[in-house]
Amino acid sequence: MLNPTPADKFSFGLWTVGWPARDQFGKASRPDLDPFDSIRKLKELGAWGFTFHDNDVIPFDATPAERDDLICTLKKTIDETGMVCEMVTTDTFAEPVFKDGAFTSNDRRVRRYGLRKVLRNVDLAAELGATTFVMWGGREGAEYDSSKDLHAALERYAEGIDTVAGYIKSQGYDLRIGLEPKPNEPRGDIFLPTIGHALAFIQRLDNGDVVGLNPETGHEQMATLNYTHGLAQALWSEKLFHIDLNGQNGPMYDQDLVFGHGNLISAFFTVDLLENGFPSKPGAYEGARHFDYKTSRTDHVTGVWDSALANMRMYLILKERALAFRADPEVQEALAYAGVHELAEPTLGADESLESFLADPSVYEGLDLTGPSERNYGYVRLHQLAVEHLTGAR
Ligand code: GLT
Ligand code: MN
Ligand code: MN
Ligand code: MN
Repeated sequence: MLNPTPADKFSFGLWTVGWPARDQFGKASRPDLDPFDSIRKLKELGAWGFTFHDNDVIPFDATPAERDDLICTLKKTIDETGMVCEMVTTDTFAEPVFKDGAFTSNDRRVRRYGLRKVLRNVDLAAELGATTFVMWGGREGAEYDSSKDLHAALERYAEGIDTVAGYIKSQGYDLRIGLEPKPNEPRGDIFLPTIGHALAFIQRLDNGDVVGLNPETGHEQMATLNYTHGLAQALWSEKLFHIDLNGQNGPMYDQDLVFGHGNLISAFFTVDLLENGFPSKPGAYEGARHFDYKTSRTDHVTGVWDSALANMRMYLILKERALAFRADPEVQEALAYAGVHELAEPTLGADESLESFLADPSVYEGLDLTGPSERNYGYVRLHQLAVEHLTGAR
């Protein structure tokens, strides 16, 4: 049960296990890994798929011939292992040319260059059969409010995303864009900082039908937001196109811990939502369970594979606990007592007009507030049941 298999649909970014642990204060503490070996190793561990940035596989300065060779090796590795390349993304943050962003750089040459880099990667994603194209605009932002015309920045961001989305549609690719919000780091303030900002932004696009979200656990938690609530709103908006699972201990730098190694209770409810759906709308999330974490700098290569496996085991453990939670008759009773199912009932009756609602004295003038005011919702008992399931006490 706790051994991952391809049916679990686990996938990993090649940059996650491949991170040599170079940080702002220190050199790499691990060797560079061969990305093709990483795909084989992830397969051995029970993963189903992988994802990558162009430059995780193809060096930024590769010649066209070198690029072709590497893509050929990648395709062979996919064929040999059966690993699914489910998502592709573009590095528009590492090179100095992108220091002020790609789509929102003040320098028009950079915006045009960045757009070309992204579009050639859209072709590659389609060629490899990926169905999601993630866009994390880590360098789209500012440190100084004086440095940006914020209206123009949003216009240019929308122009860029719309151009990519329009291109996907014109080529007939089976590909959707997943915007990945993050509040800060590496920029002081990143544009589209949260799920909510990104959802509102998508509404303004011409080609927003193929644009949705790729929310990351830690990124929302850095902004003190509830990741599960964010996923829920993205699902409700039919915009949850992809997910980046990892661990974070509240607002601080982006920790990218193993999933469940940060806020564990929150991780439990994330898995509960992904596996069980909403009480009023049951059903499991169908997309990849994708991990975007980093092996801690204190671990060496052995630790890379230990931590990759840990992500999958944490997910499976939490899945087991979340299923047991929902199946427990005492939990069902506590949910009913708490009124959880009551919330799914529309506030106005099906055949009730607004006129009759306004004229109904039992709703307002005649309502005895004692009952609702003194109601014991029993949320603490319900939550205790959840935590007992989570900790294996039940
Ligand atoms: C980078 C970032 C991640 C994004 C990746 C996709 S790159 O590692 O920190 O959160 O998902 O571009
Ligand atoms: Mn992160
Ligand atoms: Mn990250
Ligand atoms: Mn991410």
